Amino acid sequence: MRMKTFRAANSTAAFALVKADLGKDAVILSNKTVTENGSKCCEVVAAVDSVPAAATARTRNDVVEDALHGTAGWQREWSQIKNQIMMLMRPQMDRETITPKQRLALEYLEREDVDDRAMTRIFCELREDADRSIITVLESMVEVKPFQASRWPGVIHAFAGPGGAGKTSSLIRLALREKKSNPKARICLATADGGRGKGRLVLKHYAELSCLAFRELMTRDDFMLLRREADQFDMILIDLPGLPGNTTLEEFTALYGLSTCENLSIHLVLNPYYSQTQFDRFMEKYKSEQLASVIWTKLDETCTFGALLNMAFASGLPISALSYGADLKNSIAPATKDMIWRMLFMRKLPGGDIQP
Ligand SMILES: Nc1nc2c(ncn2[C@@H]2O[C@H](COP(=O)(O)OP(=O)(O)OP(=O)(O)O)[C@@H](O)[C@H]2O)c(=O)[nH]1
Ligand SMILES: [Mg+2]
Repeated sequence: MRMKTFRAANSTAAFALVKADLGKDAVILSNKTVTENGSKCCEVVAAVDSVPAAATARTRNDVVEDALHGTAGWQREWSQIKNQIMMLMRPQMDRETITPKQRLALEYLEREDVDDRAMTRIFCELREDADRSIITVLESMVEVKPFQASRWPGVIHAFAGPGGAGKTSSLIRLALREKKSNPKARICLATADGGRGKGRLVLKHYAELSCLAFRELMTRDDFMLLRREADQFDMILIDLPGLPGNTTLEEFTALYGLSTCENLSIHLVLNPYYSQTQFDRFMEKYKSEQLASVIWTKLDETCTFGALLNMAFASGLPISALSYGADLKNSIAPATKDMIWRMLFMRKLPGGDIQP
């Protein structure tokens, strides 16, 4: 076994060094905060088996594991198979077998970029019952769980998602909203985005302005400390960084010790205008038992809203909040189904504006 120590500004940066030097099979043995030249940094000790993997005896399970885990080729192939199935299904989806009203609704959803997978399910349900309205079908496909402290029993919430998706701003706006509706709420803002400077400073600024607690999480130690003081807060909101390269959310949460935290919900922040291929990648990158909802942002910059439906159907995750403007005031709302239907069928944003 080869063991090595790495130091960097935070755990994410240290983990990137581990991966670059020891490869993806490296195991993290420890991850702690140390002081170097008077300032705090992260020290990770990692190890890797010194015998090359190919030289060790491989069982059938190893081979299957390899095939199932993270091989881009396998995912691409599966995606192609799904598309082929959809193409085979298309001729079966004879629109003459549903009522004109149902057909109109389907055509509308198609224009909103609802994908073939979701369309097939909707079509099959409508064909079963000529009296079935489109809304009752969608009701069964889309869950909402509004982002309000009272609706989420767990105290700790982390915001994950691609770079620039709106994680930091959604977190701040939801914290301010919560504080406004319940001025006595004890709210803590925490950042694990230390390496990126700007988000961290913005968060600190709003925490100070609004008299909210603020914590920085550079390593697993910092998160353990925060967990120990969790009962002092009604809500702890953690800003996670956009994950670099092929680092997955599960790797990240394991690194920071978040994966063992039972009262943690992770919210995936997304914009509806990513491509289908990107959504498929995000589903892989951010899959986690702790993933609890999707927050949709930049709805005011969006032309079609089908992605909300596609993602709800593909992931089964509820939608918790809808963000529809860059301003801090009146630009985010805890999600309701009514808001989603209005966006889908009337292009009406939660704030009331109509999208062209
Ligand atoms: N128009 C519009 N802009 C938004 C919305 N939400 C966030 N933004 C803007 O998007 C930009 C990026 O937002 P951030 O909150 O910094 O995004 P982030 O995901 O934290 O970004 P990183 O930390 O760099 O990964 C900022 O300029 C925000 O003002 C929204 O709903 N509508
Ligand atoms: Mg940020």
